[in-house]
Amino acid sequence: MQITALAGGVGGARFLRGLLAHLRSSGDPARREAQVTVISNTADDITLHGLRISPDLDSVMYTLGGGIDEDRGWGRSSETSGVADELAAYGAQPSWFTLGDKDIATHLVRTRLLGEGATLSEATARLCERWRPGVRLLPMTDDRVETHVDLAEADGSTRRVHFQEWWVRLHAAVPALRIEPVGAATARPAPGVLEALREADVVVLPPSNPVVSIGTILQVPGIREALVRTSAPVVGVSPVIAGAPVRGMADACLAAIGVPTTAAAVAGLYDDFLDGWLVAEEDEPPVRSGLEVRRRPLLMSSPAATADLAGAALDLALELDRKDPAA
Ligand code: FO1
Repeated sequence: MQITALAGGVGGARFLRGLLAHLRSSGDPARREAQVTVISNTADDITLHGLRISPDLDSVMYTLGGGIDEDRGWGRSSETSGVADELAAYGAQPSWFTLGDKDIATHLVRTRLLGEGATLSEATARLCERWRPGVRLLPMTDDRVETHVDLAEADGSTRRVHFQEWWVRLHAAVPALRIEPVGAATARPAPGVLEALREADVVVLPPSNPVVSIGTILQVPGIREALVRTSAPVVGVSPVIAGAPVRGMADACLAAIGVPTTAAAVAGLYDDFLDGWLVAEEDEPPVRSGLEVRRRPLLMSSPAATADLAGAALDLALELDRKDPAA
């Protein structure tokens, strides 16, 4: 069984860890031997202190590879900040994005490889040789795409900042007038991405940010079309529980595109390709013919709960597949 997932950072990585746990402990050999391909958002990427940083790729790689800082969901476990302290002593800017000593090694290896002409896919494959995440981890594109955000200034002008500045320094507390993945329109899907969507038996959308993570992946030309056309059932998990994002600030992102923070509204963003949607019991299910909705607890409160959630998403996908083999 070929499972393909579109994922952002923290929430997506946690869900994928649960999916792998569910698969590897399944009594069904088709699930136990399933191969998982992850298509990751890369528009959160940023160059700081001369290093190219890919937060969503790293969150998936570290989380599935056993090296993640469990509380933060990003960066390395048991981290130290010797280099960051030295950078601060030099007044090296920006200081609002914390780079841990171990994490810096990842950015050094990636930056060197890219500088030697490797693609982001090649650099990611090289880093995964160490972490062995148990999935094929693909960037959505090897081209440069960066999410930039337009902010309203007090004097009525607008200022454009990198997504990370809005997200980390401003905590998305300043309303975003516009969120734009710069470069997406001319980006090409990375090698293997379209095939992974076309040849999947199941496509899963973890509870990642629907605007700046999954929404951005969908803006790479060809990817949304591949999701519409794939014969695989596409099942997603609502990132909204009881009308609020579980982690992160998806509500600030949804507000920026004029979409309410509801499970139904998020499903609407995937309307042209979504076949199944898992919704929390506290939320109203979207009503759309052809969309199969299941209501269940969605909180990834423990590894077991996360594995059960991933199993429920897979169950729904396979149920849909059986119902409509022509799909
Ligand atoms: N998030 C923060 O809130 N503060 C940080 O200082 C920070 C540093 C950081 C370093 C490496 C990395 O891979 C991620 C980091 N993040 C930090 C998280 C990052 O902003 C998010 O993981 C994604 O970009 C949003 O999904």
